[in-house]
Amino acid sequence: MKIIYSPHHTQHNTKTELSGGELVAPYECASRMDYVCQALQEYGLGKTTEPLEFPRCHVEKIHDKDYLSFLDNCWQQWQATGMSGEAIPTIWPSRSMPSNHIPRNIEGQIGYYALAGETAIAKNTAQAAWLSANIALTAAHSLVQGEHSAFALARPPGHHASKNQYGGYCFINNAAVAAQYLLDNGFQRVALMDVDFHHGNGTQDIFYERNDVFFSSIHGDPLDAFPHFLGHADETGIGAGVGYNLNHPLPQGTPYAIWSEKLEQSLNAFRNYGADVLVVSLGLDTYEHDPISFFKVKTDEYVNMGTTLAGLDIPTVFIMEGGYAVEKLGHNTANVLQGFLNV
Ligand code: 5XA
Ligand code: ZN
Repeated sequence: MKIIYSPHHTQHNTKTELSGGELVAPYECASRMDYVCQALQEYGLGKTTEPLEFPRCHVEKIHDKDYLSFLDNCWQQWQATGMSGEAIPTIWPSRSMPSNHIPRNIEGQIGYYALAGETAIAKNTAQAAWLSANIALTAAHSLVQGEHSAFALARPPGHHASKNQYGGYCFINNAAVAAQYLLDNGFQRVALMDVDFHHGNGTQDIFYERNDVFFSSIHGDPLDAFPHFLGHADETGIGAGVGYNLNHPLPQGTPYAIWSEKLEQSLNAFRNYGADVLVVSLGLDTYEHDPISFFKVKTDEYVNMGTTLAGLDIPTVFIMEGGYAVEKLGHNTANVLQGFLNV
């Protein structure tokens, strides 16, 4: 399996996350990648390859230009106004202020483009987000070149980033960018399986009206879990996209035995759809001891997850998303890949 990685993800090195009413050290931290790299080596899963640099047009097919320009310039503008901390939102265009005017002021712009308040932007956050997208594109490109599987060990993650909003630690939707690249390069029907604990609201938003990407997600019920405002079972797509969005919200304490039934349902839907390529948003925060989630998947069970995904038997690209029990993150990730490869 091709594994694409760059040590330069450390450019995104924010110091603060708004969590539990405090500014804490971010759960989505650079050391996560060290644990994954170490486990990949221990498991003999292969050397990592540096990403290629792709033109920006691949990302511009997924995200609005004004949003990307905001992302590129946010930190500079924030600093120019004399702010001393990291850039975090403090006000939103809420239900009672539904204006479409984009503020000139950077605090207003941050509120306009942020969908959640925990995620800070600092120096080089944008550069790291673009690098992360290039990692996903390089992994997708290897499938176009004939590889059966690839792993984009990308950070920051992407699945909460919508066409024009960031949050939940995500800025550019790497899985969506990869899916679009696959469609632009010979594949016809993408199955996009999001196994992260959190609903992939951004990915759903991006493909909700389309029938060339079938999005499915298994996640904590949004009534109880982030992102709270999307991810219900009755969201099934609109227009041409009707029938190509399949959500499985699950309750607190869900064990792998129940979780995996939903995975089988999604894979069967992908089979009926005639998917010719699979993109997996690979979050490992379904783990029983993850600090911000509430499923009960055990380390050994991730092998089975990989084996089940391999059962679809189509070219597959894994894109790294969440997972915050950092010391176990490497083994949990490697177990999925090992299970996938050993079929
Ligand atoms: O998959 N998404 C995450 O792990 C981020 C959750 C952010 C919660 N504030
Ligand atoms: Zn997550």
